[in-house]
Amino acid sequence: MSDEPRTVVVSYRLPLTLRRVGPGWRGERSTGGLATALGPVVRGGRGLWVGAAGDAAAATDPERDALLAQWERQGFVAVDIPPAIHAGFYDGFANGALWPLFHHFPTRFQTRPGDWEAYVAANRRFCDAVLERLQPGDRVWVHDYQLMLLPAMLREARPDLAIGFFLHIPFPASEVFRVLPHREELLRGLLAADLVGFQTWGHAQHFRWALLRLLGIDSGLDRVEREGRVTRIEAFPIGIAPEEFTRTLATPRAQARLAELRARDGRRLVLAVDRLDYTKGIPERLRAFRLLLERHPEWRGRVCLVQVAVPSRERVSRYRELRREVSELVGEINGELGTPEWTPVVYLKRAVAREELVALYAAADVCWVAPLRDGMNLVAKEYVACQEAGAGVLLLSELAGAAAEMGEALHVNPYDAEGSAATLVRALTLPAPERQERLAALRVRVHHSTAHTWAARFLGRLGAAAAERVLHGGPTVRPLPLPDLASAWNRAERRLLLLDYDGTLTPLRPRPSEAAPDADLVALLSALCAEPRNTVAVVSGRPAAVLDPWLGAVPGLHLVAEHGATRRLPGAPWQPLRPGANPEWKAHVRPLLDAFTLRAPGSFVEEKPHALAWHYRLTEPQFGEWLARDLLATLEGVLAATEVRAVPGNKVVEVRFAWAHKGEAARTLLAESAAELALAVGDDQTDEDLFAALRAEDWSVVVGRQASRARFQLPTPAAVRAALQALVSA
Ligand code: ADQ
Repeated sequence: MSDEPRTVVVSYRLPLTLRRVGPGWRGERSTGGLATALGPVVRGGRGLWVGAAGDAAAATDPERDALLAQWERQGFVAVDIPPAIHAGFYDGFANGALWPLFHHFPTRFQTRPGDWEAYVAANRRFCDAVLERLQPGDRVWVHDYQLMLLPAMLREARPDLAIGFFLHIPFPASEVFRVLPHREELLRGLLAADLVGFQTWGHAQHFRWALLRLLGIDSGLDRVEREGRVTRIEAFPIGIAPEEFTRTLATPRAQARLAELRARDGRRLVLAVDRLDYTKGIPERLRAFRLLLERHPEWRGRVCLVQVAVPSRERVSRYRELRREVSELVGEINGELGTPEWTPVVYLKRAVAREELVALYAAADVCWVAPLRDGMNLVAKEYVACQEAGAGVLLLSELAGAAAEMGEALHVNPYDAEGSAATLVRALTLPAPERQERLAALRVRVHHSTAHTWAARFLGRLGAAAAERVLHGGPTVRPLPLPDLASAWNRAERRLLLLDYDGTLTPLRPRPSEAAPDADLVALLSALCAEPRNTVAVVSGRPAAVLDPWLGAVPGLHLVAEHGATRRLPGAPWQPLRPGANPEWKAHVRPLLDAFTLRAPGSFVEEKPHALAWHYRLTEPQFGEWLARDLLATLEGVLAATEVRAVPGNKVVEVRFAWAHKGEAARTLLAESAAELALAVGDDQTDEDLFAALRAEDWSVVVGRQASRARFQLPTPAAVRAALQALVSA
């Protein structure tokens, strides 16, 4: 038996559908990649699958209840969403707002009053259904755009639960995403997961960009760290179960159909298979096909487009309009260009049986996958799997997630009718060796990255992400073991406290002037200083003119300003660390910083006696980072021959004397205080100098989760204050 934890899969639909048949009920099993990939994950008591089941009952119905109870024993838990909520949730917010926006159709986006509330209520129903059945050690895997609030709801109820989320559709560019009402709640909903997966790296980057622009949250390439928690961000391109297709293709029924299709009229067969959805680019493809026949009359009568389209979401009006548009277009093309012997477009407006589908895939000379935007697109992969013996050509929209993986397909821009028509001609005339070569490479990938490997990889990464959270509290640094510190603290006769100010004792504020200490902080520092065994120093990048009025009145407190350029012993005047240092360089650097300020609205220059600082916390984040890098590179050249350096900080570039750093100040204080125990706390790059100056047995604490040379970590300034308070009481 495996010791894998139980997995609770949550998706909008179960892989079983409940149908009302006459007076009774019947369950139908769905096939398809997701059901195949996740079936083994939940079967045999290894997990549960929670989702909506299909037709609702008008009133309590014992027969339906009995069937659902039987399903539950097999691991399938049906969530009933009352029709009043379902309309606003599914047809409304999920498919009327999220679906079009996430596929970059802001003009098709609509929300009605009440839709959002229904979305929240439906997510709550799923949450309750999961919580009711959760066992210790379970992990939860939430699927897709219908359930974006669920990770946060689950996290609130179960802070330690391992939660993964996978988005099957694309994540949009942040400019499009920001159109959405409640966008911040949706982002926070996802961030509560330990792992958020996307189909492509590009979608993951869009998500990171949205976090930055809408929540101001910076993220690393594969992780977000926030309030002491980590969310990993990764791409997991979904695959199919190719053996399902090849097995079906080998059945006598499919082979017979294939033989019939091949025995047709010698015309080339171009195949398109889609759900009838405006994201799939069906009208655009039909127009491109018409253009080809108009421009290249030599192909008339020699090629036939078979469009299979299964109607979906017919309760949403846009979908009914699309259905009409496609029918009209097919009628026009066939009416204008067809002949008694030849129908240019064969339109099958229905779901076709699996045997029919695989036979079509195997018989098609070209499969034309043309979505205007798509998370992945499984049709492209299914076609490749079924071209076992053939040498067909895949024509693939560059706007499908699949394009990122399937580089050997012929890529097309589905909005470009002329380009698409020309590429189709190329596909129809491609020499056999090239076709075989391209297809072989595609086949290797489709067989290598399957639905099974996808699920296994996701769950593996989820396990790792959750274990990291539980065991280490973070990727790099251990949480501060406060009881150990308190007992060491009590044992020591002389103790030195080195405290950074901004981001350590107070949260970072948009404007530096807003970070004045509150009465609690002054009281805390006073209490620490009142203990004769303590030497307490605030070691800050701030100038003396700011620290003095804020903290100068705390009896016994040492102040170090401008990262150590000047300092003040309790009750004494300020003293420069190196008397006589000449700050004339500021006259050359200031105009450069002013020029950068003009380029970045919201940024500003802070002038201190021994330093200059360019702050960009209020600028558009990505732009600010980009300018800061540019500024650092420029200053490196300008300052090369001087004793002045430009140093990156937290949303600030500091220009100061190379020797004026916190490490120098820390060493001086360590020597003077003769402390047996030193504790240093800080949050940004300049505090690393502070940590570096300590002895091996001293206590260094970084605030936040960033990589640091500190030995320990605390999540927030509030946690720092609580820890210091505990030392006062100890
Ligand atoms: P979908 O938007 O449904 O999925 P897609 O990936 O193309 O899109 O899957 C469609 C499935 O339906 C395929 O398995 C196909 O064989 C089947 N199908 C379509 N038309 C059919 C017909 N007429 N008869 C029978 N079968 C038909 C969402 C995202 C995708 C993502 C998947 C999986 O929108 O981008 O690839 O989830 O993550």
